[in-house]
Amino acid sequence: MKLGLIAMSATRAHNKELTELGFTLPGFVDRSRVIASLPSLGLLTLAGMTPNDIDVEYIDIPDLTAIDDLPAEFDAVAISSFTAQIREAYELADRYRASGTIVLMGGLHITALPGEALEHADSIVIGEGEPSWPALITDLKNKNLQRVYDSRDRPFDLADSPVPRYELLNQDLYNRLTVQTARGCPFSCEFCAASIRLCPQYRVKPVDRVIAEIRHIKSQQPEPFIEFADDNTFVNKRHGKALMQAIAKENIRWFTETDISVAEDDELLSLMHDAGCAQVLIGFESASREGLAGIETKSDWKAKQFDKYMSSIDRIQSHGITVNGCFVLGMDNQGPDCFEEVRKFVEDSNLYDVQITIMTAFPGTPLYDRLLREDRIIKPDAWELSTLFDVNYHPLHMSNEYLEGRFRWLVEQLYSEKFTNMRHQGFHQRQAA
Ligand code: B12
Repeated sequence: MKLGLIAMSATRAHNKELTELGFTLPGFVDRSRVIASLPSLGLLTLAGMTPNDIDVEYIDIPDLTAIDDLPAEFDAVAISSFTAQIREAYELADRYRASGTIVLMGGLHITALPGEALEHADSIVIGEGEPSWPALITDLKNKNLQRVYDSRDRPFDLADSPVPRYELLNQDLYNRLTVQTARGCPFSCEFCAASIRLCPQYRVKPVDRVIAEIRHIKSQQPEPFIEFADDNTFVNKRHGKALMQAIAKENIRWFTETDISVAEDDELLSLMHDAGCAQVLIGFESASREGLAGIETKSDWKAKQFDKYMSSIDRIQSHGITVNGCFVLGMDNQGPDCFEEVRKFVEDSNLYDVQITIMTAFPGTPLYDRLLREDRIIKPDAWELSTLFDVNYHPLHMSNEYLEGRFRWLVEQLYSEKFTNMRHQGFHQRQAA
């Protein structure tokens, strides 16, 4: 039996002016170029759980319009899903089904909207892939596929993680590879559309499993740069330190997403530095305290961190680890000044990199449900606009045009050559001092 694993990677944005502008700005282009070629870790992971008697091939189709003939002859294809590419994924699924190939779908978007997905797939997995994959494969072989496999009541124990089959990739196409060391996040931000939507529990992968994955990558790429595909790596500081001590022996450079609490632990920061951490991405979300109110729905945790923002950036960067600060624009507690607030915050702080996005209501999030109730979603099923750079809702304290226009202004300010160089040089000068 031949199984095709089909990812539809690459980045997406519909706002034409913003896209054109982005491609001329150094600070923006650099990061886009780096991330655009990451493969689907979800599919590579499922490949690692697929029995050897199934012939597995990994294919990335970043742009469906660019291909006429579908790749290879497969008995079945497994297609992953993010919201922004779901129309293309459904088109691909329809084309495969029309040619007699069995279509399996799973991932974040399918989990949010299983009913919609069933119109295009023979079989879907809701939630994490691993708990359902062995049964699905058995049923596929026995020609007894169920329409729906639901993993949500069976959180996957990451101690049972298979090593993702990185060897299926054409290594020339990928300048970075991903490893997941943890899944979920203890916080519950209203807009979050990441892995807590697959399974709400926060779990860490045992250190030896992570190291096995890193070593497998090293067998494919001798000096890899790894992105940890975690939502929040260092929630459990004790585990984080053990992980760092083990990674330090692997001689790799890496990047991850975490929260600001790492700044409170100098020992952890030293270990991260020694283990090859190049950058941490942290969701600051807003450059004013008022703007943060209500974002984290359990205990308003994000709002409580605001006073520590500047000192935490300095503390982390003093260990030689750069901080990429993320800000969301157009949130309900942000006024028309939020754009200038972010510009000023970035200027006043020593942030090395910055990432700005427009508030996006992904399906399956509490934010989407609330905005829909409030009749503020402009086109309720325009999933292609779920890019983090397009406006598909009515902001509370500004018009849509104002949000779009000022966002473009902020992009121009933050990613100009001058400002980007200033931030980077400032970091290197402080390191040298
Ligand atoms: C790496 C990454 C990328 C990479 C690689 C994407 C890829 N091909 O997988 C790149 C850089 C290309 C990328 C691009 C984008 N990304 Co991105 N990305 C991530 C990141 C950091 C990690 C994802 C990951 O690897 N998770 C780990 C794997 C193991 O999980 P998984 O893919 O969900 O797979 C599991 C299940 O979903 C399931 N599963 C998945 N597929 C299938 C298929 C079948 C058949 C089955 C049975 C099961 C199954 O099984 C897997 C194991 O449990 C997350 C944020 C985060 N911290 O998680 C954002 C994230 C996924 N990205 C996001 C967004 C918005 C984008 C972009 C739209 C940005 C843009 N404007 O271009 C594009 C869209 C790309 C697209 N094709 O649609 C959002 C998606 C939200 C959503 N619900 O859609 C996230 C959550 C970040 C956020 N800000 O909220 N991204």
